[in-house]
Amino acid sequence: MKPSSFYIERENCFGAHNYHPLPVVLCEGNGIYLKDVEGKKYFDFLSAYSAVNQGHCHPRIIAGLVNQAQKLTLTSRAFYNNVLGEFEELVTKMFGYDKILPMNTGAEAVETAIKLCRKWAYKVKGITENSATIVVCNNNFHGRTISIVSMSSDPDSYGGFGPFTPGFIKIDYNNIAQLEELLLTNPNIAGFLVEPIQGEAGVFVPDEGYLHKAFDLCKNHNVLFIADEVQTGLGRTGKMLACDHENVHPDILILGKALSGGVLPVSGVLANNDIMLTILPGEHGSTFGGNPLACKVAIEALSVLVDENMAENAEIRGMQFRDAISNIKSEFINLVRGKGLLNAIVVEPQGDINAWQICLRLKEHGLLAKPTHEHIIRFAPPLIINKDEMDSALNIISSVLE
Ligand code: IF1
Repeated sequence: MKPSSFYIERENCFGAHNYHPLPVVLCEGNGIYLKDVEGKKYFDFLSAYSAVNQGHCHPRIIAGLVNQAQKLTLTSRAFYNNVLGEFEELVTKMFGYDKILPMNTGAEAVETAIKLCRKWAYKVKGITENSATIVVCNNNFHGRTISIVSMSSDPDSYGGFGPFTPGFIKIDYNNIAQLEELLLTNPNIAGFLVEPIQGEAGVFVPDEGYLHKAFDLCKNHNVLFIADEVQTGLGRTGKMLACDHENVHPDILILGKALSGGVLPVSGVLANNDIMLTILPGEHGSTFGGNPLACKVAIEALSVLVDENMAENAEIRGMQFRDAISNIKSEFINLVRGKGLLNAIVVEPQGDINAWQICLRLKEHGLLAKPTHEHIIRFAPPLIINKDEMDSALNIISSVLE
């Protein structure tokens, strides 16, 4: 192994500069741990933004990957394959929908949900062609494609990428009155796309009941409730879906990230037939969407989530985390918030010590986390972390913050 600097300089030389990574070069992952090229071991408290809920290189998921990789990896959807249907049946029954449209990245699944919503608006709701409008929330994050950044309120996401896709209206997150006002006055609203907890915005947990009230409003106005659970789903918030905390069953459910346990890109959109069948053969697709390798990995990733009770563990470990953090005496901590193992600390910068500086110190002490903004640090370990491991990680966090 060469020193970290070698790998960092090589990436800077040959790779686009579209990220500003923490200066650590990882080469091994196992469960909740990562190892860098100097052999140093870290707690992973980002989980690749909640794609590695099951822990790094989960043996069952890797076994599924390796086994399938030696048989058949890709056919395209021009033909059937023997694994796609098994995945489709497992995931639709697990979440209670008629069908799934399989894609690869979260953004592709969000784009697919937008297309489904518009098709449904024209073919079922009867909105005038090319007039369908989808309501989104300020400070949303749904991905990086042109249509998705067209919905964004963050100049870092949309700046310099115009012209933008029309057909989106932004309202404040966690604001029922604004949603109701819009649904009462605008006949072209086709859907409401919302993150049950806003991750990138800094782990904003809406008021208790917000999701249910929004869902009821959508129902009353024949508008589709579309939940982006790419980051909050699959056990992360202490339930299988963040919507489960309020018994909300979205009309369209978007999954990604941990759907593959962080092994390869797998995403999907779930809906019932009245919505899903508005897209006819040849009207949407993807070369890799639903490939047998991805499906085998996703079958194992979903199975271990359930078999190892990871959502339940996230609930308990999340309470342990927030209790411990709220008892740390530190002028850096403004507040801690989150649900399950999706948490964030709002940092009170002291002098030139901000969230980034704190993450650098956490790294030196063996824990990897990343700021989502100048003053917010997200903490999201894999959902398999046990009590003692959480205690050890909390000792690092408290010693750095104190
Ligand atoms: C980056 C953020 C998190 C997502 C939700 C869809 C997607 C994401 C709720 C798109 C992706 C990733 C993207 C990645 C970093 C990370 C991220 F900081 F960008 F915003 F998690 F908060 N819906 N989020 O969180 O899924 O196409 O990436 O598979 O772009 O830097 P994707």
